[in-house]
Amino acid sequence: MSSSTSSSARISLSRFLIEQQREKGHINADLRLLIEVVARACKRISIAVGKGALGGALGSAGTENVQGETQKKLDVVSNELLLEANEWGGHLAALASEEMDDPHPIPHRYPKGEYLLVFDPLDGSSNIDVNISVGTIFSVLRCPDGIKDPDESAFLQPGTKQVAAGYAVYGSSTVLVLTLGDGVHQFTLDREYGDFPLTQSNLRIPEDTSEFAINMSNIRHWEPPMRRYIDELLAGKTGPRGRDFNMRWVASMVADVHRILTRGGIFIYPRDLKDPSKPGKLRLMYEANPMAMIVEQAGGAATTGLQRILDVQPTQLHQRVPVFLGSRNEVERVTAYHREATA
Ligand code: FBP
Repeated sequence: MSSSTSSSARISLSRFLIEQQREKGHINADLRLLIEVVARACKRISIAVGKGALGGALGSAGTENVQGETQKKLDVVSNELLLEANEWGGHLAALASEEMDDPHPIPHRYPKGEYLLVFDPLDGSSNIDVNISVGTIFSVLRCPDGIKDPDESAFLQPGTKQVAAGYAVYGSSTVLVLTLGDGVHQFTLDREYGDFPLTQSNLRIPEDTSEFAINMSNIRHWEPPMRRYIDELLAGKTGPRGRDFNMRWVASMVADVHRILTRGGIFIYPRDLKDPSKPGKLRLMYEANPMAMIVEQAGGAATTGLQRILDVQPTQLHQRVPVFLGSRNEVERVTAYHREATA
């Protein structure tokens, strides 16, 4: 069971990371500093998002990203804040983002480090202008040995190779959730002190749940195993599941996943036949992989419907995958339905 931390034992993110480095030894100084820099950038993004209309950064930027999506001004601002904060610190060999076609090299005037950072600077774009929670998602990989100028191929490592993953949710409070491969921990931004004290350690996702999250408006485009699973949930106690299920959909992955980390649930963005050329909507490298690492570290499961997300061998930086994640028993059930259908 996760444990909340009392005010007397206030442990800042910096102290938590130093203790992880000193006592557990599975992170080094460079990774510690990298996480601190990402957290500082999230703090600045939280301030920009929190300003709303007062910050003059609502609305469209009038540009498109590599996915062909219209970029919001805050997408661009958040991307810049993460680039500026991370390119000079000396712990990165390169960065990659949802908002940039290609990896961003470290300028020659700065030293390079051993890590690669890939991120979704502002997840939940459709909610930015309507004051619903949005967030930042990030994943940290090692730069392959001997690679001086990493290109896209350096990033194409399966999710099992991640050394850290996290997300920030910019909601009523700003929360940073982090895993270094040894459990999942939650930090809450203290706007007065400007730091992220630890507020929950070792988060656990209940194995069972009665709550599901999916965009139901796509139902006519779903494949049969997906229809079967959702029809059974909707049938509730009158159907084969013999109990009722409730639905939630914020349309910000960070917010839907944070609810699941907090009280359980299953989050699904399946492949659908709306555009058969697309294997899904969500991106493997900076949405599915970091969330899958966090969910698994909290005792949940994460699949593409057919295989464990963390085992997927990436082929492109911006590739999409179907996503099923959350409470273990529900993810295993819907995955079994998909495997049966393809057997
Ligand atoms: P971006 O906003 O970063 O492009 O992320 C995609 C996303 O907004 C997810 O956060 C969310 O889960 C999903 O798309 C919502 O999709 P839909 O608009 O179909 O409900």
